Amino acid sequence: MPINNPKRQQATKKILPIAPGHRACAGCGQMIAARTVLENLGPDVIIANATGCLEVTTTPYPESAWGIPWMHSVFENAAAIATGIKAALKKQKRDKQIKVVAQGGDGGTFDIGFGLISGMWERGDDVLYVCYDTEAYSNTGIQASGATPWGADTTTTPTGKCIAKEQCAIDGIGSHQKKKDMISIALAHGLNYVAQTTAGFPLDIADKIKKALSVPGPSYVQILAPCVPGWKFNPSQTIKIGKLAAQTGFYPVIEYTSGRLSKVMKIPQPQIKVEEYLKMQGRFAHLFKNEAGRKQIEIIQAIADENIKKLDLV
Ligand SMILES: Cc1ncc(C[n+]2csc(CCOP(=O)(O)OP(=O)(O)O)c2C)c(N)n1
Ligand code: SF4
Ligand SMILES: [Mg+2]
Repeated sequence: MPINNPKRQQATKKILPIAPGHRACAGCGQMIAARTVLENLGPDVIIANATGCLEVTTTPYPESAWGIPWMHSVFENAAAIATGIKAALKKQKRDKQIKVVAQGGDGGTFDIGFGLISGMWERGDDVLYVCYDTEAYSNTGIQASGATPWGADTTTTPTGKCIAKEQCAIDGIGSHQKKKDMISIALAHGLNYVAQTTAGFPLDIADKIKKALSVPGPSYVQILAPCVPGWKFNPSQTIKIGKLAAQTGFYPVIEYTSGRLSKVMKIPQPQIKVEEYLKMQGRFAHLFKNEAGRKQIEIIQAIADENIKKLDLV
């Protein structure tokens, strides 16, 4: 029986934009973020959704958790579909009333869908793009993406085994790549509104979605979405981890309006070290085991410190 079935809607007297009963993991940060986004998009919206956990867990055929016009796309082309929807609405002279949103995971955004997102931004299409950043390809078993941070253990950046001593320093650290800076890439496209936040701050997500919708042309909102099996944490800790990501300066909550840094969420003082964030997650557990790992924590702290300085977070 469809989750958003008419009988249920009649009973609740309310069509939810995204209904409960989907198959996402308990404590999924992406679901917390998506629900907040949906609640703040308001009526008259059409969504194009790249495949990934958000799509797969909400649409097990023949069911759907979506109570609004929502379109499946393949992994890479949510942005192109959104452009098409907008063009069709324009032809019907309904593009001013109906908002178009494209959304996808970090894999669909930072990597495989990036070319089509870049094209949409280049054309200046009036579409809000929302990226739910789980820092990995969660739906297919936690492979590393361009959004995976330094030192994280994923199935394609495994911590490895220390076979020879000289290898331990490198094989034992997880990802050897720094996270791709999608915020700067979006800004380089001249977007009017670009923002980053985390699932730890639903009210901030609400604020950013409303602002993104209020500016003309394309806008981009990226939301860190803690993933329970991918990051290996207790499902009760999603919000705390989402908050710590920002409060340590590692994943700052920021927004840019017309290319300028217009708002930052200041971090608490005394400064919370990244260790507090890392130690809650099994994907970083290997960094606490030996000296080589400790050195990686210093590298991660340096990334946070650089953010704090550059973005004036204190
Ligand atoms: C062209 C293509 N390659 C691979 C896949 C398989 N696939 C489906 S979802 C997914 C991972 C999605 O990762 P992300 O975009 O980060 O979303 P998440 O699941 O983490 O929310 C992959 C690799 C696909 N559907 N299409
Ligand atoms: S694997 Fe991660 S992103 Fe996917 S539903 Fe579970 S918690 Fe959410
Ligand atoms: Mg992901």
